[in-house]
Amino acid sequence: PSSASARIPLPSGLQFEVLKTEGHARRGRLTLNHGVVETPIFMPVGTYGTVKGVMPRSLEEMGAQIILGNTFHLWLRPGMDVLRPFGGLHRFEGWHKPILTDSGGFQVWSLGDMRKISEEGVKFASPVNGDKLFLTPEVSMQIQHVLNSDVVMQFDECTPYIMGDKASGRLTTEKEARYSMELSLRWAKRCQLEFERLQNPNALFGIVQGGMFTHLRDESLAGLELLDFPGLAVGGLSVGEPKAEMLRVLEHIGPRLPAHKPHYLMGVGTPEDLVDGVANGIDMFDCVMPTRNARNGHLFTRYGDLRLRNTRYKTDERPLDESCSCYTCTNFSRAYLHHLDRCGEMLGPMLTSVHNLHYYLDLMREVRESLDAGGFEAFRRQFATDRARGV
Ligand code: PRF
Ligand code: ZN
Repeated sequence: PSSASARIPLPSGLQFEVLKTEGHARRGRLTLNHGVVETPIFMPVGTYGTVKGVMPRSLEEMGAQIILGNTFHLWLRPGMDVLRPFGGLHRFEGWHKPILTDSGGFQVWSLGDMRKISEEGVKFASPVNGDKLFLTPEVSMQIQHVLNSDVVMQFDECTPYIMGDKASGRLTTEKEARYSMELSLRWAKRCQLEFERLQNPNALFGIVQGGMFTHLRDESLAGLELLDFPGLAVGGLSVGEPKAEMLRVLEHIGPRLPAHKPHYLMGVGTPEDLVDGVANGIDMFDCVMPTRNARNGHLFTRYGDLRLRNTRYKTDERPLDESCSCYTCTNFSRAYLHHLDRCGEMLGPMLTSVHNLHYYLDLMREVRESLDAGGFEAFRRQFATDRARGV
């Protein structure tokens, strides 16, 4: 095949092969218009067109295969007039492998009182300059078309765990969760129509909502299956619910997702959550946790979590994680990283972000290798033992 033939877009923007299964867990291969992604995979978050503090060449070096971008943020800044001439986000941000963009549904939802949701879409004041803005399923599809994202997410409404004023502590009712889930289904159809009208050559994923109600999750999934998206996501989890609640919903819906399509769990989670996700049929994950926590001195290691600000690390000459092969662990001590944090040096969060991302990416690589070898369950037990050992 010539390089020209490689540029012919894939039908429905992707190809997905399940290579191996163990229980509900799957080892897969996802081919997108900008390259191949081995699953299960973790996707680093690059909200504003950058994975904060990490150069794309470092991301490649640590084995990142696909990263995230955010419709909402990139729409506000730098805006579509800047991005359009670049032919999309890849050339603008210097990352030439696959990109998935979130639709703005969750980011607008996070604005809290600043927004007004209607059937048509979400009205809100720009947090950047106060401009009145209106984000609809159609606008979200238009923005993601300009971004040329390999995976486009539908515009949805993420059902909150606690309704209204957070201090109220009132859990979302079934009626509220149903309304929100049905609205997301109607928006899914509008997204699909607009995506097709634009002749977007990439892949559009639907998002299962329904809050903590498993029968609503089933209805959401049934509605999305009629639309036959090439991939499906589970939204509305890790929104403040107790861990046992998230696991209950995940154990219900994960195994019910269509077997031949990729499954993406949005905005989740801890290393333990990722392994639980894989065990319940999830193929793709994203979360700000490795990068955000790195900036706050919260490090993930094979042997548990490490709080870099603790004075016990002031003179500790060991690497963050003795089993880690990342640039940070190969070259620097806990004492040095503790020092950089103390002094507020910018190299500090850069090095800790590299380690945390490397840890998440390596964890998924180990998961894939265990699935290849038919040893995921054994891996899962060893993972839990190691994480409980302590750093
Ligand atoms: N919807 C969208 N993005 C998301 C979520 C969602 O429900 C979540 C929930 N954890 C994270 N990111 N569109
Ligand atoms: Zn490391």
